[in-house]
Formats: sequence, C-alpha cells, structure tokens
Amino acid sequence: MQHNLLILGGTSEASALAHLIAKTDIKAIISYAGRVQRIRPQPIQKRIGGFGGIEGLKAYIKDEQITHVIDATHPFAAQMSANAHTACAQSGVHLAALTRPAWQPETGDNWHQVADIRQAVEWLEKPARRVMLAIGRLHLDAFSALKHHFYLLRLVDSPEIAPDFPNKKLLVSRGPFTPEADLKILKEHQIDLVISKNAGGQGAYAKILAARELGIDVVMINRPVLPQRLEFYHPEAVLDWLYQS
Ligand code: 3Y8
Ligand code: NAP
Repeated sequence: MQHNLLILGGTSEASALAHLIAKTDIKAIISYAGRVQRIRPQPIQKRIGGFGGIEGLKAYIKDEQITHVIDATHPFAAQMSANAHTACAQSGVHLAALTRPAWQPETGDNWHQVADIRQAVEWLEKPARRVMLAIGRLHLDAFSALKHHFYLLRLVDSPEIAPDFPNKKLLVSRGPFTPEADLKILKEHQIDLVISKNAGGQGAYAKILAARELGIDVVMINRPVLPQRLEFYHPEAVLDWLYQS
C-alpha cells in the first residue's frame, strides 16, 4: 500500500520524524494548530490550523486519502490526541503515537507532584515566593489571583496584553532550552520555585536540571490521561512500524 502519512506535530520528536521521513519516498504532511507566530521550518509539507473537531479530521483523512496518522503532539495536547484516536478508529486508518516517557524524580530533586493546573495554583497559596512559571501562555490566568509572588514568565511569543502580574519578568523565548542557560536565569532572578508540566523529552527539561542543581522546589504537573494507543518513543521505531503496516 502506498503510505500517505499525517503527522500531528508541535514537538521536537515530530520534527525529528519529519526529517527522517524526508529521506524516504513516503508521502507525508506535518500539521500544527497555529498556536504561535513562528513554527520551526520542516523538510516536508506543512499545514497549519485546526481540522474542525473529530468530523473535520475524518473529512481531512478521507479527502487527502491519509493511510496512517502519527500523533506526535505534546503529552498535554489531550484534545488533539482524543480526536485523533476517535477519528482514526472511525475512519479505519492506522494510528500510532510518537511521544516521550514522563520524567521521573531523581536524587536531588524536590518535586511536589500535582494532578493539574488547579492543584498547582492551590499549592502556591503560600507566603511570597519567586516563581519560574514556564507552562506556556494558555494557563497563566489561573495564577493571576496570587499576586504576592514574583513570577518569571517564559512565553513563545510576545503577548499582546502583558499578563496580569504586578511583580513579574517576562522572557520571550522558544525552546529547546539548555540547562546552562536555565541555571543562569534561575540564579539571575533568585528563583526559589519552578512550576512545570511533566512534558518529558529534552526540550523543557533544562529548567528541571537547573532546579536540581540549585536544590529548589519544583511543582510538577502530571499529564492528562490519554486514550490507549500504540506508542513509540523513537522516530526510527515509527519508520519500522510504517514499513510493516
Ligand atoms: C506551536 C512550534 C521543535 C519543537 C519545540 C518539546 C520542546 C521547545 C519546551 C519552558 C517550557 C511549553 C510550550 C514548550 C516546549 C519544545 C517544542 C516545546 C514548553 C512550539 C511550537 C508550538 C508550541 C505550542 C506551545 C504552547 C505551550 C507549549 C511553550 C513548533 C514552540 C510551555 C509546554 O503561546 C502559546 O499559545 C504556546 C502554546 C502549547 C503550552 C501552553 O499551554 O501555552 N508549546 N510550542 C505548535 C502548533 O501550533 O501546533 O513546533 O515549532 C514547539 C515546542 N515547544 O521542533 O523545535 O518538544 O516539548 N512549549 C511545556 O512543556 O510545558 C516551554 O519554557 O521551559
Ligand atoms: P489541544 O488542546 O489538544 O487541541 C486543541 C485543538 O487544537 C484541537 O482540537 C485541534 O483543533 C487543534 N490542534 C491541536 N494540535 C493540532 C495539530 N498538531 N494540528 C492541527 N490542529 C491541532 O492542543 P494544545 O495543547 O493547544 O497544543 C497545540 C499544539 O501545540 C500541538 O501541536 C501540540 O503538539 C503543541 N504543543 C503543546 C504543548 C502543551 O503544553 N499543550 C507543548 C508543546 C507543544 P480542531 O479540533 O479544530 O481540529
């Protein structure tokens, strides 16, 4: 069967897969939600924007005669993953995920694991801290009631409206990040608490390594539950699966 691949992208792993696929004769397109202004250039065709829910994704799969979908979205992109799972099952096309294992606490880590953003906010109902809040733009509002903390905010794009925190420093920077650079900014801003999603992978791990080095607390937000699906951790394993299916 002539493979026709849809990669749901937005992670370093998705980019790595796109580069691997570009070296083969497999027809493929990588898809983005269009959340940020600049997307990393890719060596294969790209599409940007939502599909329009499950039905929109099913229509896309049919119209483009997609044979395989690789869900290489971020572990917190739970809606996209749920839609892909349902749309592929109903369309009768192959689905596999390219993801990364969750980080596990290691010696020297001071993690406080919470189930979701709401619990991270509850954890922060404490006397003033100097907090690195690097969970992206979407969920900043949840913390805005806790105005007594200092926040070091890291965003991919400059926000049109400055986030509503009286005591903040805004960094505009897309990753992947390095432990050395993150250690420097944690020290520079005398950060004593990092709030992070358990993204897995290397791109966001820099701040966790830096926190370990400084012996500071990390509030680690655990991942949402995703549907049961075939999962790979390496782009090469995806290629092997494609050639066998
Ligand atoms: C639009 C465009 C690549 C992919 C790079 C990875 C690594 C750098 C680390 C911190 C944590 C955060 C955030 C983060 C990382 C990689 C990867 C990763 C975290 C880009 C990209 C898109 C997005 C969306 C963006 C979210 C935001 C989350 C920033 C591309 C750069 C915090 C997740 O402003 C917004 O609306 C930003 C939205 C979803 C989380 C949020 O809720 O705000 N990612 N990030 C994708 C699209 O439109 O479909 O892919 O080039 C991709 C990357 N971001 O190939 O170089 O693989 O994880 N992205 C988190 O982990 O908590 C930053 O600052 O330490
Ligand atoms: P989400 O909440 O799971 O998805 C919300 C909606 O966005 C989806 O229903 C879909 O719209 C659209 N969408 C999401 N990913 C898409 C993709 N790759 N291609 C086309 N449409 C997509 O997603 P999210 O958490 O906002 O993540 C959006 C993007 O950012 C994804 O590419 C993800 O990999 C990337 N990202 C997210 C995070 C994070 O922390 N969430 C971190 C790094 C990268 P329709 O219903 O209209 O199809």
